[in-house]
Amino acid sequence: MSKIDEIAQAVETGKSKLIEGLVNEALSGGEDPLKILNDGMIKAMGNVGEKFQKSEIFVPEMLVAARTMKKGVEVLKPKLAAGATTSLGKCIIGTVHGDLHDIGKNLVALMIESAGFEVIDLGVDVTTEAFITALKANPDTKVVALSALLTTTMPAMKDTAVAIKASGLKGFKLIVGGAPITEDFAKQVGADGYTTDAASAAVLAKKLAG
Ligand code: B1M
Repeated sequence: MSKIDEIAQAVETGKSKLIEGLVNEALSGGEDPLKILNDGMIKAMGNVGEKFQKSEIFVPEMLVAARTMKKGVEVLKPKLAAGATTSLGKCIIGTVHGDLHDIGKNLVALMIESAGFEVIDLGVDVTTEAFITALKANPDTKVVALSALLTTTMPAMKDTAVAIKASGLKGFKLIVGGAPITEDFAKQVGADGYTTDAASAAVLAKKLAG
């Protein structure tokens, strides 16, 4: 079994004690950090989701897999964020109200930070009011990024996006993303941009802020 397959298996089965060592071994064996992330960890989380959908596993197993992935990402972080500067301005990011998923949002934050933004991460389950308060406190914000992972929290994303646009606050672009979000939905909620993954979110943020 390749090191990347071992990493995927460790994430899928929630072997949080093994993950740090495995990721370090893969890195010292010359594996590309992005390949470890995409082909190892993100792919494994996809399998976890499928198993959950088929009721082969339940929330506790999903949670330990998520914890394992988070530990693995911590090891990768310095490699993924290499060369970060903070000259492009501020980006406020958060997972919308009602939604507790943060692994994807954290990756988007990491990539946006690596692209040169100062990231203000509001966390998960972020209310519309909290986004607007953060924007008022940081009037020099260049990008606001909303993440949602549940179809049931898409309406919260819409409410937040619409309220941000209607707030009268200016000078920033709004981007949205997350597994259930589509380009059509992004247009409907009035976002300035939408992407499917963390790397392209950083490219888009840079383009829109430029
Ligand atoms: Co939940 N969960 N979960 N979950 N969970 C999903 C999302 C689900 C698809 C699983 C499934 O059924 N197959 C399903 C949603 C179904 C739906 O709405 N259609 C689901 C469900 C149902 C639930 C609960 C309702 C389960 C329950 O309680 N019965 C519950 C909801 C809790 C809540 O939020 N209120 C729940 C809970 C949880 C845990 C807490 C156990 C845990 C989250 C832990 C955490 O995040 N700290 C969890 C997990 C781990 C998952 C899966 C398995 C993995 C998510 C993940 O981290 N993926 C997930 C299944 C799946 O995704 N296949 C699932 C890896 C991550 C890197 O990808 O987050 O998609 P992702 O991020 C990507 C892109 O989406 C994009 O870039 C990222 C990286 O490239 N992206 C953006 C994300 N945000 C972006 C923003 C952008 C641009 C791109 O611009 C701003």
